[in-house]
Amino acid sequence: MDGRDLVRAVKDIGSERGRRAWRAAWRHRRADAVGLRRGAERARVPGLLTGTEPRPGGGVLRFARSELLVRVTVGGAVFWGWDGAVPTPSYAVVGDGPEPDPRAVLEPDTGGGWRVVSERVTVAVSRHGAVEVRTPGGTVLRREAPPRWWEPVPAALAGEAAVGAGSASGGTHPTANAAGAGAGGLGAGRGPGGRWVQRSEVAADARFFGLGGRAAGPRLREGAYRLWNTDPKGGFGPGVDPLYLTMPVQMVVADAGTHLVFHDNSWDGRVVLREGEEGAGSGADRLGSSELRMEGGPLRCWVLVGTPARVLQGWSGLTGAAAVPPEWALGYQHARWGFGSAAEVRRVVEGYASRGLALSAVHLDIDHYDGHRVFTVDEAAFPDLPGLAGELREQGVRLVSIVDPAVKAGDAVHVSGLAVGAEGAFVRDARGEEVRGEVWPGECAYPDFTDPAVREWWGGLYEERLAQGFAGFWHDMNEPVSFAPFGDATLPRSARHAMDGAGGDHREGHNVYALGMARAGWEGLVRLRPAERPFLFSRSGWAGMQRYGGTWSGDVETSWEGLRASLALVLGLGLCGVPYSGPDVGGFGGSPSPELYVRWLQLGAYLPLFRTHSAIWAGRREPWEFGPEVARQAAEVMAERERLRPYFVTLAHLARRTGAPYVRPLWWGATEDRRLRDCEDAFLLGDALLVAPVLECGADRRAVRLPRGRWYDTATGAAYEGPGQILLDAPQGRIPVLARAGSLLPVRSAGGGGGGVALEAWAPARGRTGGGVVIRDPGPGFEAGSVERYTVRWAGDEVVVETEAGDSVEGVTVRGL
Ligand code: MIG
Repeated sequence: MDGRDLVRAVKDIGSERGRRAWRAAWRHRRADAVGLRRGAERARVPGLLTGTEPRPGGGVLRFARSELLVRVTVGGAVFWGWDGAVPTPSYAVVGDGPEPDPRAVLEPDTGGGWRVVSERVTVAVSRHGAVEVRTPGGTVLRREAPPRWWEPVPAALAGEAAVGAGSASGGTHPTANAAGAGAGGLGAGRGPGGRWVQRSEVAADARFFGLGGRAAGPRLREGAYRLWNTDPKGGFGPGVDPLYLTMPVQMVVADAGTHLVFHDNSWDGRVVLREGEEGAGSGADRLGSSELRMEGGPLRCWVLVGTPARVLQGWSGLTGAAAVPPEWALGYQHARWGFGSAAEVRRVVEGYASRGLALSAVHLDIDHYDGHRVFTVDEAAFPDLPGLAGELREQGVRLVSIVDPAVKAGDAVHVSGLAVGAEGAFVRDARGEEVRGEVWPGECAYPDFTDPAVREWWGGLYEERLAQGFAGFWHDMNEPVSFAPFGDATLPRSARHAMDGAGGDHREGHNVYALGMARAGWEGLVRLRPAERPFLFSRSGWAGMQRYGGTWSGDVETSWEGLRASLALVLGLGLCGVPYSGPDVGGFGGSPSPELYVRWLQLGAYLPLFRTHSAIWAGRREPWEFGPEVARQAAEVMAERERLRPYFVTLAHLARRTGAPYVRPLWWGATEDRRLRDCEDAFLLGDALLVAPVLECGADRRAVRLPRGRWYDTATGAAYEGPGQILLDAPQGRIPVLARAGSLLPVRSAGGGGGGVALEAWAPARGRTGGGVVIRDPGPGFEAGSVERYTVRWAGDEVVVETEAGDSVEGVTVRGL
């Protein structure tokens, strides 16, 4: 609890809301006391291998007390599951998952173990149940020790085999499949009810990334990272964990190769990471390790091996292609909690227009609701919202609406939800009573987004938003949040969820709550407006959420540390397959200094979601509020973002097609350069640009580490040769951006010809060729857009740009000559 929280908590005790929040927190505690029995547990390990059985893509290995399914799939993704766990159903994996690779077979390995060899990866299983992932060359990328389970002891045996009963485990979850052997279907896919732990080792030089959005990343240092989507309350800086969007996805980069590992399990868990250390040639390397402890759910795992690009391509094949935001969502957007009135919205929009600053969208927060109730409008403050929307639309400005999941008890939306299915749309506790929580509108009920009928009902509610003229949607508070002066500020862990027919409780449903809400919104919008790609981004989420949209930082604190965390989040999420995100430029809760503000705007201009936003109690975020110098500097970087809009469009489509995020770490194409793995203050924007934002107060120059190859300073045209480190001037008005020699990118054309898109190329180094890909905006619908490929090469003393067919392209601006 920080100072402000404390003040708020004390204030709350005296308020009606405060009293309700206390009551809700007590009710949740009581519900869990009744709904989650603490039983005795006993520990189990697989024991020794007793037999094997071939299956497509691998086989089943039987151990004394468990069994393991290993399957290599077409495309190279490897699956393994213990205790009968199978790939689907899954909230992350699309369809039935990839087909088994018919060429991959289970065969004996040395030491009494078995292995499956495939083109890209070898999986080897020891007699004790350790699983190794090896490169085709035989180098070990990851070694998972045999897992250990703690299972609820059936009541009849409870006297005998119990080992400590300290933790809240077992309980209402049916332990359908305690020993697991061989059962199929739903229960098997979800595994038994107990806790488990698995410890893995990686190379001494390996670095960890991912686990969703982490403030302390993108390189995840030694420490514990919880898997439980959480509103950190009161804003966050780098020390705060977990945040809103967690997922059990790790990207591991080492000399021997890159791999992504995904434990497909939505339960509460904890990852403890420890980076390795090399023994300076003495042979005494300490390996890196990652220990995953889950409170329940299946032990099933996917591993993808290859270059970062390959790995993320595989990941997007497994969990779904990223939604392409509408073109306008790649422009600058302005949000504020507390516009307060339509007149204020008009004033702000006019402020941008009169200064010639491009503005793509304005986001209305909960203050435009009537009494903070979702799917309502405060008609006094916003008397003719469709009219306002139309008026803004004529100026090229869209309206985006916040959407909160919690529904005020007794409100019309609540009443309509009660008619869904046999039991109504809302989450109930173990006794069948609707779970109530305290949120902005007062006492609220929570739609169960793990129920298909509820998703359908909820999706239909967006019709009201569309009728009000909104063009995009901003999902908030969907961890989900229930204000609480003590305990976890979410639903009780015993609350029941449909889990798409499987039935379960909030321990399993919590982390996929926002994913279900995103799906509901997305599918509803597609039904309501089939010809338009929805624009949707969500504070919380889970693996696979890229199918429905993006995310944003949430309440990142207004500080230089917050600025740094903003970049960490975007990079880390991109490596988990969520390519579209960005921070609250300026930070959420405070009043940035002019310097901090302009540095944040400069960073934001090169991130996919470029949006200023702030709390109702925080300072302004309009660029002209910080004095004429900042206004000028802001105008410059905002104009550059506009110029790069077509490049962002290309990157959005590439993200959908290839899984590659727009924003990539410097090691993306150069994993062999170890120093790049530790470099957290710069990033690649697509293939062409290297962006080096200033993240330090008072700095007027900065060191930039370059990957191999030639790089041009886009401001001066000076060329630098990587790998290595350079020092660049970075006065307050300037964010260093370098272009890769030989790259080609689409930019907005000054004259408006060529669909508003012109090409810009950067001279390759002598004797080398380059090139680039362009995908133009195919319009607001779902067309894929066509891929134009260009080469950039020297022809005598000139640099020429050619299409794939070998036709030379005229009118390309060539720079770096
Ligand atoms: O409890 O809707 O992260 O962007 O302005 C705060 C009000 C609720 C949290 C979001 C923030 C938004 C705010 N919301």
